[in-house]
Amino acid sequence: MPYEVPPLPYDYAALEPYIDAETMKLHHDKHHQAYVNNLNAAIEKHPDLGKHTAEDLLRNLNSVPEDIRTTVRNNGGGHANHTMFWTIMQKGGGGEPTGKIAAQIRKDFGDFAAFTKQFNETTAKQFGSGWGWVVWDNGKLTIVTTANQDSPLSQGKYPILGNDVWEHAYYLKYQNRRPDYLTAWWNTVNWNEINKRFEHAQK
Ligand code: MN3
Repeated sequence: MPYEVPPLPYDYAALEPYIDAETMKLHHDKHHQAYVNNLNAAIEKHPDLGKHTAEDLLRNLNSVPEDIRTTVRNNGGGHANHTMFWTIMQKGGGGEPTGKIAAQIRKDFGDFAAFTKQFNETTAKQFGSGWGWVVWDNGKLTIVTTANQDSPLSQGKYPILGNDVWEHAYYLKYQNRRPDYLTAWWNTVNWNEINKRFEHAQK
């Protein structure tokens, strides 16, 4: 099988109390696995595509054969988005940003509080399932949302960080209180990893 769910880089309870262990277990072991299973099943029809990363498929969705394009968009997106998501969180994460991303946030948003406020407000308003993103777009950090599992990569934008606002990401602990989840989530972020993504985006 060309695509696999990467192991979580910490245990299920590592992000407590902000994200509960049960949510992490279902989210990683069931939801992410389902995207990978669906992606692998689609690629069986065009095995040559399996040599590409999910990110590359999403960057070039129009080159993906039409009979599997929607499946790749949804499930390749689900795979790439979640693979990023696990790595940009850590036990004992959060706090003020560090490194080069801290300077870029000050440049583009003024300060960290203004940045998180804009991210949380924008992402809270995403109707239905989707993601909130900070993307690198034309030399600037920009906050956007996408529906479903759509990746900013398909719009030529590199995702520096993203938060999952499908109900499966937060409903067990936060029920309908998406804004509370969004606020709490910043206590999990891994600024070292986000800085690595920022460096990669600039290449
Ligand atoms: Mn999810």
